[in-house]
Amino acid sequence: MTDDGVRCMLMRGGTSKGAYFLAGDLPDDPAERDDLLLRVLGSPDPRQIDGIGGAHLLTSKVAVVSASADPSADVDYLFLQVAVDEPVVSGRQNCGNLLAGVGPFAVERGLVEPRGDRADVRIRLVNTGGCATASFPAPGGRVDYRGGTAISGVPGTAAAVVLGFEDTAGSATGGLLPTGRVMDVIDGIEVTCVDNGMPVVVAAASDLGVTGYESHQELAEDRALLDRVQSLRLQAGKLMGLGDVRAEPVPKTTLVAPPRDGGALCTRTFIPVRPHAAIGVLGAVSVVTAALLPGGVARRHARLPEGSRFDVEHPTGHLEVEVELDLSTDPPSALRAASVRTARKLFDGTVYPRGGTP
Ligand code: NQM
Repeated sequence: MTDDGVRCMLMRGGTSKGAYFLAGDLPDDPAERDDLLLRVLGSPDPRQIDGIGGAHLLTSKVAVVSASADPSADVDYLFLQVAVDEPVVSGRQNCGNLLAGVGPFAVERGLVEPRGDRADVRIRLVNTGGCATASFPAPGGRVDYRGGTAISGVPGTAAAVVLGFEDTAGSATGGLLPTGRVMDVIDGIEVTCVDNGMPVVVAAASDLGVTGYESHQELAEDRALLDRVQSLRLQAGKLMGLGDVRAEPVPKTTLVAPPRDGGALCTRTFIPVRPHAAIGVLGAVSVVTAALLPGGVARRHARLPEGSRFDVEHPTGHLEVEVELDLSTDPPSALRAASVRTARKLFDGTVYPRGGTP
């Protein structure tokens, strides 16, 4: 940190965008750090006009990265969700999209030196425990962001960042089935509360009076639906052991419907009540997990493929994830998960927080 600015890299990670910092460039004290991040992003303000946030939860994100003391990891990654119109910074969840930029950022900052033409970076997920591995091209030790991989929600193509996950079960709640049941009834609606990397309340779209094929903009205009989603997640938060989640970004809610574009399941996700234009990575892993559980709500609506690759339909395309569970244990256990994302360095420099310069 300089007198009036902070070293920062802005990156797109998957379908999100955020500010990436070395932990050593931020204050150690979490309250001071969060205050600084609010001023960097420009919150609270619905337009984040006086900061570098993009006025949306998916573009108001922060990754804090440092060398890991854990011998099984190269770097530690702390994800922070900076609220847009409230002065709130939350570390209650992971972000699998921003994660796609963490490996490249670690190489850019010299925390990891790739050997050969690819980098394989082992990343400890500080928010929730668990580990991820990111594999991407780095010929001659330099990250190459160019490539032929397209992901729904991002124009053009870029280099694939292959993400593998371990120990994702119970990320924020301590259990794959945080309520201890595969099915709960809230407000008369059957839900499956699941946490395989992201706590999610899964319900059938038809049970909430929608088809599940509406656009995210249409859903955003349905005030009555958003109120019902909020009511579901507030009660589910308590059942899942998360307490009062009114000001928290988790649990998310996903409404499911039968696939209609060749996928395994059609989804409409709320983060936490605003409709997502797509679906988060670990959100998708958790929803697929729900769909694999016999007796769960999502299972009835899914067309499950052979094998472990699942194509999740969402409002703007598809997200493919790999999920493996062991259904022979009680409760079922998560074996592994994976996804392919892309990432890009947008700028690298010094950011000047509001109120930080004369
Ligand atoms: O679930 C949105 C996103 C996310 C999180 C959210 C994510 C994940 O689309 O792993 O990536 O659920 O708030 O970036």
